[in-house]
Amino acid sequence: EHDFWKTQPVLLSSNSNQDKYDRALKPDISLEKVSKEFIPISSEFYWCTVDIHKSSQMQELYTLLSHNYVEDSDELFRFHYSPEFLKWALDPPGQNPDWHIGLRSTDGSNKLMAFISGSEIEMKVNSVTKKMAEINFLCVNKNLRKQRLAPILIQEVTRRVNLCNIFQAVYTAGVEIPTPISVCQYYHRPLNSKKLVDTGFSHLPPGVSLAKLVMHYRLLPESNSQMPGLRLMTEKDIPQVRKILNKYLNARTKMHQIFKSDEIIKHWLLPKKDVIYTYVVEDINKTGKITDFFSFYLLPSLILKNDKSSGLNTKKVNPNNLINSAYLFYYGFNLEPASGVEIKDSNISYRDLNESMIKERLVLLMKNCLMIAKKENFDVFNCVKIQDNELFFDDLKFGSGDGHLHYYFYNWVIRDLKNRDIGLTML
Ligand code: MYA
Ligand code: JJ1
Repeated sequence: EHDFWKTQPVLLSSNSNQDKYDRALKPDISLEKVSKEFIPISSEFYWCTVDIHKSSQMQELYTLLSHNYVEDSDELFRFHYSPEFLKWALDPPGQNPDWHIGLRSTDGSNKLMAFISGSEIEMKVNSVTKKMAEINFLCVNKNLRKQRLAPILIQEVTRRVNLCNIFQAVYTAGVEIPTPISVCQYYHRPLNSKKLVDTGFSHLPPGVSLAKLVMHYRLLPESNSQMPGLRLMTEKDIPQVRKILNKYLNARTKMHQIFKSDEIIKHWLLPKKDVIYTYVVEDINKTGKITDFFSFYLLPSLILKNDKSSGLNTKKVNPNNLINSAYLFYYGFNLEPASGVEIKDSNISYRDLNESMIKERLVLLMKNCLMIAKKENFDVFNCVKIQDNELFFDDLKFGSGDGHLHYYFYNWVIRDLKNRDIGLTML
């Protein structure tokens, strides 16, 4: 059992009571002691660095992931990251290009067979601030599964991260391995019920007609809940959005990224067509003052089984073969304007605010978010049960999905976190 993970600095079970938390399991290693050689690999493969700035190599990564990345438990859908999305996800400011790691075939084709990536992230976890690596996009070609390639990729990324004097990592997965700090359920809000039912993404409840279901989920844009001053985020909003986001995450969660610079906020939140959508609410009485923002990203899923499609076998991806899913990214708000009460102390903590005020504001904000996603032609709006998200699920007709997202640290022990204490969203 867990022949690989039992050799790694992670707890092997969640009931392994520790006498000390918020600490490393294994001490840092001095640079001289970190191996300068690639992790040994079978002669069928060789290590490479994938240059995501070369469109041919980006195309290879896109192809590997489109055919082999994460699927749901019934193998009906597969995540379909676009090259533009991958460029965004894999190239934040300061990105180390050596952390885009591939395995290629030595059979003469040089085909990209596996991948793993890391990027640096400044994390705050239970009042400790730490530089970590954020690990994502681990993928092995379907024909090479169960050959213990994943542990080799993980060890190689660990080595390259250690070379940069970093000894902790954060990652998420759909599967359970040793040992999650939190397990969070996915939630879904249908926007295009017909397509979701046609493709098996959702089901007609017994005795409910499609017409009835469409009615149930309709979102009337002319309803009186539209927030005045809602608009796309622009460059000049960056400093205010950064302040709102850092304050919100720090007050309401126990593990989150610290957005250190305006440059980082610009990268992660400034709108990019078909990748990241960020909206702000500008106070109509005070020009330029931002009170709220929300963001979501486009991550389509390829429909693998459908009479009307044949998945990727048609060589070209037909947009009809995709579910256009919006995934909630970051949001935040100041409560003063919505509550209608003057709050004199600008240092007021969100913890001091009445939970029902937060819920009221968040339901309104997310309702506007859903209306925009609908207008932008998304089929479904997804998120996981983290942060304050559960506060809007019932009012806005989100339902639980069959997937779970497990959160992990490498070489960092903490007490388990409640879902609402998680403040990190990975792509
Ligand atoms: S999560 C997304 C992962 N990708 C997919 O799910 C895509 C589809 N699946 C595949 O491509 C393959 O099935 C993968 C496994 C590549 C996942 N995270 O090679 P194997 C363990 C960690 O024979 P395969 C993401 O990207 C498994 O328990 N470990 O298996 C975050 C077993 O170990 P043990 C995993 O199926 C990734 C061993 O691998 C995962 O052919 C974070 C079997 O290896 C998983 N998702 O390939 C990585 N799945 O025997 C960790 C299986 O012990 C980063 N396994 O149970 C750690 C921090 C590193 C940096 C540290 C810096 C300081
Ligand atoms: O998308 C997911 N599930 C869908 C489709 C299920 C298809 C059959 N298995 C789902 N649909 C129900 C929607 C319904 C709408 C009306 C209200 C009630 C709900 O449940 C799931 C998430 O739920 N997705 C996955 O399983 C994909 C993998 C998730 C793990 C991803 C890990 C990536 C980590 C990389 O960092």
